[in-house]
Amino acid sequence: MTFRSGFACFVGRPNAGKSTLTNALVGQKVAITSDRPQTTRHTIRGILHREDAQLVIVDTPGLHRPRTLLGERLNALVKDTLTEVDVIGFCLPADQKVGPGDRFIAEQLEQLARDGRGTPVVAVVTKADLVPKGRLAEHLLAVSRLGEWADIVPVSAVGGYQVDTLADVLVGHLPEGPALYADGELTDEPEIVMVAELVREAALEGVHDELPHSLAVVVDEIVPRERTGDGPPLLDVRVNLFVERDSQKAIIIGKGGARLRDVGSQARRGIEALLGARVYLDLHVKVAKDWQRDPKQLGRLGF
Ligand SMILES: Nc1nc2c(ncn2[C@@H]2O[C@H](COP(=O)(O)OP(=O)(O)OP(=O)(O)O)[C@@H](O)[C@H]2O)c(=O)[nH]1
Ligand SMILES: [Mg+2]
Repeated sequence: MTFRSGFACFVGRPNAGKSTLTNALVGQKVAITSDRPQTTRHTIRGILHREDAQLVIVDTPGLHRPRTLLGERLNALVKDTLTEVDVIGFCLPADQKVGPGDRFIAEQLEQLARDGRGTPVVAVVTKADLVPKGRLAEHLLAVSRLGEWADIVPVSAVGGYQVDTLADVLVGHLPEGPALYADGELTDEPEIVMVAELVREAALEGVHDELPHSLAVVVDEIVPRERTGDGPPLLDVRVNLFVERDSQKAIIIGKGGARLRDVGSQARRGIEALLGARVYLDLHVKVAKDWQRDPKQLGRLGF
């Protein structure tokens, strides 16, 4: 049996379902997801282990016309990733017409092809569960007219529809080669980053307008508490949430701190599952004025 291994990356406009699909392929949550745009802010590798192949899926931030320095940096990151993979999965949500955002990405992919990289692009029509069959068919037709695709695959990450088929198609574009990651390794995401991401995911729920973009989360420290008795270990996890304005700080904290407490208890559940320990989660909200446009602050926040 030939064994294949290599890299696929998902690109697509914000909210196209890239991270949800990455998680579905890996079979475990490695990337946070939300219905707010620009949820993903760095590349995340998820690893799919099969008998015949190892597929490393690189989930990327949504590609869009940048409006801030952060946006520019995220786009640059995506473009670098595109040149480093064996196959590209261009995600287009079925419940939205092919629009300028998709054409912008199609142009970037064409540019890449013109630059002489023969990287195959698979058009992945995501969220197929959200539309009736007839509309899905129309959408597939519109997608086929948008560019030159090696394949077009409709999927639903939520319904599990065709996720295996997509894996087969992506694996088909990988070169022969040995496994790149150890058995059972599902992501290269450091735990400390996952912790920050779980807090950001919880904090994104229910916030609107500019706030999702203005929110950055950094873990300050994770300290084990002195153990007394046989109970599971207890960790003190201190996390800073940065927003850009005082008004946003008030929203995140909520009346009498109620919102922040909800965010904390939701995030804590995920963090405890991740770390396999009881967690005392300490959240602090701080203002880092206009950090999205400030090179120095962007650096400090890890961009
Ligand atoms: N019904 C349905 N919803 C989906 C599916 N895939 C993703 N979603 C939803 O679409 C929203 C966006 O999903 P994400 O996976 O975060 O999208 P993304 O492309 O990673 O977004 P960015 O990281 O912001 O670029 C979330 O609310 C998901 O629950 C799907 O197959 N079916
Ligand atoms: Mg994402």
